Amino acid sequence: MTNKFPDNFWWGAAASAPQTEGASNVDGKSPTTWDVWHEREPEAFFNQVGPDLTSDVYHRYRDDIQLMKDMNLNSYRTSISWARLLPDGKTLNEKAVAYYRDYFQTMLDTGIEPVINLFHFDMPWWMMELGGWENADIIEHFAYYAKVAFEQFGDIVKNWATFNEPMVHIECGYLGDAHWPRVNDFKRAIQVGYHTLMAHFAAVRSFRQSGVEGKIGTILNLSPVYARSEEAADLEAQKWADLFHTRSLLDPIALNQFPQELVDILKEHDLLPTLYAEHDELLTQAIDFLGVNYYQPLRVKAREEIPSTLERPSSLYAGYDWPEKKMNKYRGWEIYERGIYDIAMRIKNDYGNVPWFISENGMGVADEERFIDESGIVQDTYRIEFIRDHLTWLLKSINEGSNCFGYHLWTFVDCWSWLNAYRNRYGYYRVDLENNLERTPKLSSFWLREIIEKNELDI
Ligand code: BGP
Repeated sequence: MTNKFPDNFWWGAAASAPQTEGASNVDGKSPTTWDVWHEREPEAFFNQVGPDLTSDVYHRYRDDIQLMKDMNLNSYRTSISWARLLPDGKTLNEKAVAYYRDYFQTMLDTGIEPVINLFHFDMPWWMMELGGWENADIIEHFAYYAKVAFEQFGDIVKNWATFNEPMVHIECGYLGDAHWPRVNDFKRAIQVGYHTLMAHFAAVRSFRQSGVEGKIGTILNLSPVYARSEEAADLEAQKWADLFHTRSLLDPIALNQFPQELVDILKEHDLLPTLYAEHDELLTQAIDFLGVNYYQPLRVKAREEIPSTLERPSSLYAGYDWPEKKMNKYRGWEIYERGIYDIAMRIKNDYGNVPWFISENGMGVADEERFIDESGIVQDTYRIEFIRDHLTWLLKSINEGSNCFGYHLWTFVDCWSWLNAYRNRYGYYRVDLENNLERTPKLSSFWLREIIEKNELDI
């Protein structure tokens, strides 16, 4: 067992355009669903803070990149805003091109590899008005947007992702109410998931056709599923939870096939989506790498009774409250460090050991000003412990042959977080909302700087 990470390991952080840029109504950008939702229902957002008040990266990226350098980061993931680049879906916004080119080039000039994602929950409002992910036309619109991005930035960006956590806009928007359009309908959610997958494949095809050199993948939130016991009914519950939450997207994306058992059960309940004309051809498009966002496991047990209609994945399993769980009480998420190892082994054993990296992992904590010391530094020892414990398991998996090539924390500078706005802070740097959005390093940033310098964990 070595404590060293592989050579050229990506040390970095992750963010997204809608959560960091601000400038939501500046230089020709058109509104996203988040902008419109916030305008209509500000009370739905913590402290009524919407996506117009973020860490203002649109104007401060140069300074932030210098802070990344100070921390020894060698890579950084963020996204392009579709609504900024193509405000009406067709017309190129030259100001957006100039901004993103300078942003990405500055990273490169500073020794930081830009990893650029195309969609991070931020549906342009014009597309939402056309039905959003429910309208099959989005596949073509998205592929066009991807093509334009590759043409405009493909000479400087060498690592691309199509989506961040596609399961989240599907589940939160169509089986829940944390994302617009807050629909609760399993059949519609499945159609949305299917269109999202096809849009991913169409973007990958567009990348291959563009002739741009580089790699393309996607970023999934993966929660290893653990059963309450080894009893058959609990294991059955685990199987279904895993099929719906993990394999439904991971199998087509990483293996180019849909799990047969999932297809069968959807057919049995008349829930199969309407297939896109180019289904067969698109399904052959392969990724170069996978990004994995890991925050928490999913624990399940058998339901007392299985309902006759399948209304949502959890019709086939029940959540299990593991008495020994350790919680991040601010976010309400279980902390289970070993999960990162179990994911790594699964990718190794079931998904051809495809190259992958941790594209998000992190700990959101409320009221972090409590931990500011006399020198003005947040003493986030809990975050250091969190990262160290996850890295320890990640290292073990690498020692056992996992093809993991990086670790990105969510996030770099505290950022705006959807309905939670600025309640929980995740960054290596604090942003002071009361003082001109000033950035201050937290203790964890100094700690990680040393780890990166040695490329080694001192355990
Ligand atoms: C991930 C998202 C991020 C980020 C993070 C933290 O699911 O990709 O956008 O927000 O979670 O979660 P939250 O902001 O909900 O606390």
